[in-house]
Amino acid sequence: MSDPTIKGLPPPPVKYDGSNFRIAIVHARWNDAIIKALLEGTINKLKEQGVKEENIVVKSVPGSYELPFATKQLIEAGKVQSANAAPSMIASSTTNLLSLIDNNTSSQPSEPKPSSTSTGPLTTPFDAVISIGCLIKGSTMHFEYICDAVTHGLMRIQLDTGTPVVFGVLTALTDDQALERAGIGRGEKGKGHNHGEDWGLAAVELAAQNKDWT
Ligand code: DLZ
Repeated sequence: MSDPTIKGLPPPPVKYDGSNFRIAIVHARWNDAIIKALLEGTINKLKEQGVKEENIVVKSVPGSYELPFATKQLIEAGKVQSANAAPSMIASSTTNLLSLIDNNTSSQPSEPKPSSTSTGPLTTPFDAVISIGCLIKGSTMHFEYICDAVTHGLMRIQLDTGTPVVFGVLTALTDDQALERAGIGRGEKGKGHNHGEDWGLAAVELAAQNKDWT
């Protein structure tokens, strides 16, 4: 039986159409099996909402601590190009970072690569970014510091850039908590619920609302 304390996102009040949206996903690689399941759930839900494969760009970074920087660079890369601005400090540093991310994504043979989702151009604005990571508490204060830094970093980025950022970071006290929240639980509580699905839904809803509001 699934754990009743693991809650998912109820359906939105209206069905949003994601067919014109461009969504970036940037994910950490720490806790690989959990990340893969979350990524799969996220992509499946995006597609279910009509987002086209070629409009889903997937990038990876080593750990969750890197998520805010990569998220910001992805957002800025799209905006710089769309404004047709002269190359700036941001643009050049973005290019460097993103080519690194590209390389390390392609060196991950086991990473899920839903056909064209990992290779789209970075130089078109994203309607939303989903930042995915999995932090699991150890015996030191490391977990608390990274959770705090990443949470505040991602919030600041969406407020500063005006691009919605979906907080796709599990902050689990145990391996089992993380597995259950990725829908691959192994304990008596069953498989749990894949929160990646909620993040895919949230990204399309936020992208649609942001278009209405701006
Ligand atoms: C170092 C570290 C540790 C101990 N645990 C995790 C974790 O549970 N989840 C995660 O995403 N990343 C972890 N990291 C890596 C840091 O996020 C980061 O990549 C490194 O400190 C390098 O900046």
